[in-house]
Amino acid sequence: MCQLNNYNDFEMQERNTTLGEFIIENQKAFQYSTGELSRIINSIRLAAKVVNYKVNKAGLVDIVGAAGEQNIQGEDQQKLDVFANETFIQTLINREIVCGIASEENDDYITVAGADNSHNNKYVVLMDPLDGSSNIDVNVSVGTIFSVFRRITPMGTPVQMEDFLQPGVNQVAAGYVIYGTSTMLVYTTGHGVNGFTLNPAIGTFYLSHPNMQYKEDGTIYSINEGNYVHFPQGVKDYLKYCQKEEGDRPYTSRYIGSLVSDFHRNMIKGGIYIYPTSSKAPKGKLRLLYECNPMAFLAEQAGGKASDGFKRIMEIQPTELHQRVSFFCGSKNMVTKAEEFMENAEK
Ligand code: P6P
Repeated sequence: MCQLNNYNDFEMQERNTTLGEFIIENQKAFQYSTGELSRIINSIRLAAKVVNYKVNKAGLVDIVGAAGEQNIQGEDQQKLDVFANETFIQTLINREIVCGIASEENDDYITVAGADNSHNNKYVVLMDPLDGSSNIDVNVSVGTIFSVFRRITPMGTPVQMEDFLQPGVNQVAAGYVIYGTSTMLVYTTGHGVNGFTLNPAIGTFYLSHPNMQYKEDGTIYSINEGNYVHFPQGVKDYLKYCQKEEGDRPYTSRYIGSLVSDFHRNMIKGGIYIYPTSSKAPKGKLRLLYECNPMAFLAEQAGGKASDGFKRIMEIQPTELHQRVSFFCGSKNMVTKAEEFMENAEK
């Protein structure tokens, strides 16, 4: 007879590892395990809970809608964008763990001297504090994306632009928070990808998705087909391949318009997300440093793949803080197939 474990949800969660326990248990596996990297993750955990509270109240209090200003991208700043940006920045500064912060919402990076003005903290954090924020007032999931590097300029000196302009292969941690039907923190420190779900009743993240892995193949493609006429020929050819009646095709098109949500679903179900260059966006739309690099790190750690259609995202040498790049990311075989179409169209 099967043993019926009639635990309730809370009791079940009690048996799952909390994020705090996971960090302590894996401390030794963190690169340069001095505990500072753990403190960055803990800082993001706190800020995520604060932003989650506001995001989930957005419909009830006057925090939905544009803040009346524009960010460097020329996008209307939503009030929640501003709140999320300030929350993550302040939490990181208060924890005395970073020497610099770059954000989609800030034109330039922020130098963090530390309480003793020593510039002795060794990490920089780059982030998109609330990606997909145009979805906020229509109640669609949004997310925070973050990327962590060890500084490369001398300790004890103010952080420099080259500390931020590092190729993605140098990341020591990356992840996202998805504020959806449930709020999750998903991150990697280079030892696989793990997902933690927030129990809002007690404000604790529990390990709900250990060792997340992309399927090598999938049947979902995520792209804004409204831009079809502007796409490169290789993308058009790949889309026609996806839509052809053959084998496991036609695939299913699923596009939320929120990178974190589309990425999260594709990592669980198998799929590919594409935001290519186009005649409307000659360099692409997504930003290399705080959207594509962290998602590429996660994808590769989960057995997936991320490129600009031709070369590995994480090997691109950045030249500007807010530079844009074409982005193909997801199940390894799907990204490889899309790259074949891109390559053939170039011949
Ligand atoms: P479009 C949100 O602004 C974002 O950066 C991603 O989260 C999302 O996938 C994409 O842009 C949506 O862009 O042009 O399809 O509306």
